[in-house]
Amino acid sequence: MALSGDGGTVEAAFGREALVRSHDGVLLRASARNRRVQAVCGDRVMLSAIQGDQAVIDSVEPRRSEFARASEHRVKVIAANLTQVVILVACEPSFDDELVCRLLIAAERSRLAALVVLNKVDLVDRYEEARGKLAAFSGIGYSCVELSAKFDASPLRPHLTGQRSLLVGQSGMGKSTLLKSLVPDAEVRTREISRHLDAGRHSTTACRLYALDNDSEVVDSPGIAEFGLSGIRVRDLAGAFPEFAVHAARCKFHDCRHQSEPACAVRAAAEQGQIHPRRFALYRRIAHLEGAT
Ligand SMILES: Nc1nc2c(ncn2[C@@H]2O[C@H](COP(=O)(O)OP(=O)(O)OP(=O)(O)O)[C@@H](O)[C@H]2O)c(=O)[nH]1
Ligand SMILES: [Mg+2]
Ligand SMILES: [Zn+2]
Repeated sequence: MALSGDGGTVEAAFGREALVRSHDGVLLRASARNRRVQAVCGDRVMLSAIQGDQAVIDSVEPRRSEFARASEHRVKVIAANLTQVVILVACEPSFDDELVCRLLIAAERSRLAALVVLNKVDLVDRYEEARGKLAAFSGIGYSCVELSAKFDASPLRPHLTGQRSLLVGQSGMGKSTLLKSLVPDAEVRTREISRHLDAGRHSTTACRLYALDNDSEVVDSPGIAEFGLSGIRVRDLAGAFPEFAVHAARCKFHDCRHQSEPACAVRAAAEQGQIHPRRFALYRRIAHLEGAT
């Protein structure tokens, strides 16, 4: 049994309540000591007052990484201490490529590895259309893995080794299905978590961390429809488009925003098709919508 002064890792957080796996492997139900203690999935925390399976979270250890969305009014940290973001899209229902782009930007900003998974490739009628939409992302160095989570998740397996990966994307893309096929006893463990935190709900309502093996973990997350990047500076936004760099070096102005500046080599590259026109359009659209300066 865990002793007072122990630490652990947050497997799921729900307001001030959390499920924490103590460093010696015991699953504890924990409550934040006060409102200043805000733990999210993936956080390492210090615990005290451990009694049975109950504990108090005293503090959150400094994070090595944060994956967060930001609206005008608040920043919401989705998960902490990740190493990789796995963006799930599917042949059906149709997906939003702007959301994919925003998630990739957030991953770049947090210096996390990122890859895209096209799920439900068994739905052959919708495959070509989905694949066409992804061409804007696969041509620039992001791995793009195709699979049917329902039948065989093995194509993704090698990409997860040694990583703590967040499965993220719109509702219905198949994140939980993928998780269940990667983690055989996930269903049992989900029930365990549900009993503690959000009993009776079926869809994914909070991030949940699962161990795949000794050095790989996967976090399932609730579906998202929007992902704000409020407060992003245009410099950082452009920097999150890795394919711009080689061209940006040749812009007339070193602080070029790649909008209406004269002799912008990034814009020229987009016009000539060296940068995918959809990526350039999304860059300008996101810069405009987020008011990036
Ligand atoms: N045909 C087919 N259907 C799939 C596949 N993977 C998932 N689905 C179906 O897609 C639907 C949504 O799957 P979920 O795994 O719940 O999706 P999710 O991304 O976790 O959704 P949220 O939790 O709402 O964010 C379910 O009906 C699955 O059975 C697949 O590979 N092929
Ligand atoms: Mg789900
Ligand atoms: Zn430029």
